[in-house]
Amino acid sequence: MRKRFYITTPIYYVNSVPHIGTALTTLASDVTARYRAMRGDDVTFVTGTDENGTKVMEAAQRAGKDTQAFVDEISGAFADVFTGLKIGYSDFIRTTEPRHRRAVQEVFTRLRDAGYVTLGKYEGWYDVSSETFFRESDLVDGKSPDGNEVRWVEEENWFFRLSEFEKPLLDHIEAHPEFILPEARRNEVVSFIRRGLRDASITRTNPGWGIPVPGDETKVIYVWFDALINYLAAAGWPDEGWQALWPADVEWMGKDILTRFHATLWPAMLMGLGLPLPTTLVGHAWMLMGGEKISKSKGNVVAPLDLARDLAAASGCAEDAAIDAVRYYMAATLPLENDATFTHDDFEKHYNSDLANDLGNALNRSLAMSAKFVGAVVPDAPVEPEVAAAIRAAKDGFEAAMAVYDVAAATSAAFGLVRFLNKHIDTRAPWALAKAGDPALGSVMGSILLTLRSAEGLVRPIMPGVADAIAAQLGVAPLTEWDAIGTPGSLPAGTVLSEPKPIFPRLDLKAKAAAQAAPPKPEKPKKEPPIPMEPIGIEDFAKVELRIGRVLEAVPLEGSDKLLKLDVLVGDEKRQIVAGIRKNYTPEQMIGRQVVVVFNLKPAMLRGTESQGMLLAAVDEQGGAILLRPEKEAPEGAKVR
Ligand code: ME8
Repeated sequence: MRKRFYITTPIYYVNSVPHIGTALTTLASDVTARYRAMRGDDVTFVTGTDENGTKVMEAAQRAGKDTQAFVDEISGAFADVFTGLKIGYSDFIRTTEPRHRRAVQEVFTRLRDAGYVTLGKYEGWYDVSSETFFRESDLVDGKSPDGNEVRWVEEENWFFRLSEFEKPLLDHIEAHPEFILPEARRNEVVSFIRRGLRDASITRTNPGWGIPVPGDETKVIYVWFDALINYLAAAGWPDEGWQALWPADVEWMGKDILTRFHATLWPAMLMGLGLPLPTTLVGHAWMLMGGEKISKSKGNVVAPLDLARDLAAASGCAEDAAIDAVRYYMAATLPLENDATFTHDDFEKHYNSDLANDLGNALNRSLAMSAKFVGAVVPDAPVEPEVAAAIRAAKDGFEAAMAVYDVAAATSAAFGLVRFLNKHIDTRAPWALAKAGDPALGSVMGSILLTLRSAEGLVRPIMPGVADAIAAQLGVAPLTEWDAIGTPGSLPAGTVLSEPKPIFPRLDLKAKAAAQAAPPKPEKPKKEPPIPMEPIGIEDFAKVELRIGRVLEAVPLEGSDKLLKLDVLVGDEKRQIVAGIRKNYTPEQMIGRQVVVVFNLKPAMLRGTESQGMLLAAVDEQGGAILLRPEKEAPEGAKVR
C-alpha cells in the first residue's frame, strides 16, 4: 500500500468563531497540501475542532446555550470559514464524534494496561484559558506565564508517566533534525525537556462534558490528552488500514502549543503505544495586532472573510479574487520564526504593490503586447536561456522553502518570478524589437508568455482561483503538475491567447489617506451644558448598565469627519457603536482597546447608521473625547459600577 502524504492542523477550540490567527495555520497547511498534490503526492489533509474542554463548556454556558448545540454551531462556523477561504481539507474531525471518542478511550486503556497510566493525587494550578496545568513555580504574579487566571485544583487523577520519556524524546529529536521546525523552536523544546518533565495529570473530575475515563464515569480525560489523539483517529486508528496514513508527514501549529503538547506529551504518548512519530512538527510564530497575539480571549480579532468582503467592496475586485488576496497576504507574511503584525494598512499595501501592480502589470502587459506584436498567438520560437534560468531559480527557491515549510519564503520565490517578468519586459522592450523588425521578437514574446505560465503554476498553491484566471487568459487548461512548470510543452506554440482582464483593480490609498489626514477645521471650543445640580439616587444610577467592551473593528463613518463606526464585543455580544471620537482617535488606535460601554442605551440612528450603545469619555477643552478605559485589563463584558 502506498503511504499517503498526511497533513494536519491543530483542531480549534470552539469557544468562538475563527479569525485570521486561526485561519493562518489552516492556510499554511492548505498551501502545503496543494503544493504536495501538484508534486504528485496522494495527499490527505485533516483539520477540525476541539470540543470537549472546560473552556468550551463554559463558553456555551455564558452564551446560555446547550453545550452540544453550541459546539455544533461553532464547529459549523469553522467549516464554513475554511470552505470560504478555499481550504481544500479532505476530512474535518470533531472530538465529539464517536470515531474520536473511541480512539481516545482505546489509547487510555492501552497505556493503562502497559503501566504508563497510573492513579495519583493532583494538586496544583489549572489555567482554563489554555487548558494547562501549572506548578506554583511556573506562575508569574499569581497568573499563568501568559497572564491568564488560574484556579487551584486538588483531585485524585490518572497520571501519564511522561517523566519516563525524557531520554527517548531527546534521543529522537537529536536523531531527527527534521522533527521540529523551525530550528530555533527545536532548541526551545530541548531546553524545556532538559529542565525535567513531570508526570502529567490526564483526567479531571467529570463536569458533565468530555470523554469519560474507561471504567470510571466520575472522571473525564484531560482535553489535551484527548485532542492530540485526533490525528490518529482521523487516520482510522485503531481499525485496519491506519498505516496508509500514519505517521503524519507534517503537523502544522502555532508555537504556543508546540513545546508542552505536540513536542513532548504527544510523541511520548505515541512512544508508549509503540507507534511511529510524525515526521515533522512545524511551530510557526504569531500574528499580532496592537502589540498582542490575535486571540479570541483578547477579542482583537479580524474575520478573514470580512477582510475579503471589504476588499472586494473597496477595490472592485471579484469576491473570489479577494479571497485569494487574503490567502496571498497570509502566505506572504506567514510568521515562522518571528511574530508578524497585522494592520489593515499593511494588507492594503501588499494588495496594491504585489497584486494590483506586480502581478497585474505582468499579466496585462504580457497579453496586451502579445495581441499587438504576435497576433495573440504563442510564437514557435526557442526560450531565452536567461528566462529559462530565472524560471528554474524561482522553482528551486519555492521547493527549497517548502522543504522546510517556509511558506512566506516560497511565496516570495513565486513573486520573484513575477517581478523578474516585469523587469525582463522593460529590458527586452518588445515594442522596440517590433519597430525594428528584429527577428528576436518571437523568442522574447514566447519567453515572456512562458514566464507568465510558470508564475501561474508557482502561485497556484497560494491563489488557486487567480491561477485559474491566468490560465484562462492564456487560453490553456490549469497547470496542475509541478514538473510541468517551465517546460515549453506547458504553453504550446500556436496557443491562442485571450484578452487581458484585470483581476486586481488598484485600491485608491491616496484618497483614503487624504480623507484621513484632512486638517480639522478650526472649531470654537464648545460649551458643555451645565451639570444638573439636582442629586440623583443610587436607584437612578443603577438604571444605567455600564459594561467593559473591546473594540474589534473601527472604520471612519462615510460622510462624517467626526464619527467612527466601531464593532465592540461586550461579553458575548457584538454591538455596532457610532462614536464622535474621530478627531481624537484613529481607527488603528481603537482596534483591540477596552472601552466602557453604556450597554442599555436605546439604539439611535447617526448619519443613517444604527448605533447600539455609547462609549464613556472625558471631555477636553476643545470638546474632544478622552476615552475611559479600565486601569488594567478587565474581564470581557465586566460590569462597571
Ligand atoms: O490550542 N497567530 O486551539 P486554539 C498565529 N484546541 N496563529 C494563531 C494565532 C495567532 N494570533 N491565534 C491562533 C488549541 N493561532 C487546541 C489545539 S491540537 C491537538 C489542539 C493558531 O483554537 C495557532 O496554530 O486555541 C495555534 O496553535 C492555534 O491557532 C490554536 O488554536
